Amino acid sequence: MITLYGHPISGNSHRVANFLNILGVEYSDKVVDLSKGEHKAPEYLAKNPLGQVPTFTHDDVTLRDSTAILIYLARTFDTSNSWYPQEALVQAQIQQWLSVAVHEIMNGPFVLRAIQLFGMPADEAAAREKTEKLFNDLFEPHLSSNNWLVGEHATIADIACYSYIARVNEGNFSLDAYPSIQKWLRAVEAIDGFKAMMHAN
Ligand SMILES: N[C@@H](CCC(=O)N[C@@H](CS)C(=O)NCC(=O)O)C(=O)O
Repeated sequence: MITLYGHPISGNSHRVANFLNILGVEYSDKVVDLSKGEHKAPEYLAKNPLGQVPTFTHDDVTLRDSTAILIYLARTFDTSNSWYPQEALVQAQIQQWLSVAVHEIMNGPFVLRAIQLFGMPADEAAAREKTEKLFNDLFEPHLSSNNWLVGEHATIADIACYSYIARVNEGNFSLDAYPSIQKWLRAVEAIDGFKAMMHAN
């Protein structure tokens, strides 16, 4: 039995929900109400001492961290072996993007959105600059000559990076200047089983 403890407007939770849907894996969805502090309650902290969403359980396995969960799901349920292929170089290339998902995307697009949605106390100009640098230096050039982040088909790198970039408009950041990023977002949305992330507004 699989349970995803998450929140509908959390991009970290969305990555996992989206991939579960794409893989066609049945799971039960438990909303952790962040506004009520449910993620800091002792029973939740027993599952995830960091007090964050998502947390994932599969029988007696408990995992935190969205990108770690994507690896587990790919290894456990992807019979095509295409979402996280076994070759060392491909795994390293995927890891480069998983790191971007939890660092640069969090420091840029995530922060811009959190400032607008939750009044997160952060430097908006700095987050905007980081987002522009990330898109100008990495995503747009890469995606102008590649359809996917790694190789010739979708991998967990695309799933990990998608959610916060797709909702960067909620951080008052326009993707108009980034046609290749937009084309890639549409390609991810066309994957069989794709689950959209709830709009915050
Ligand atoms: N590295 C973690 C980050 C998870 C994370 O930051 N989750 C946010 C919601 S999107 C959260 O739970 N924030 C509440 C808190 O940190 O107190 C992952 O990828 O799952």
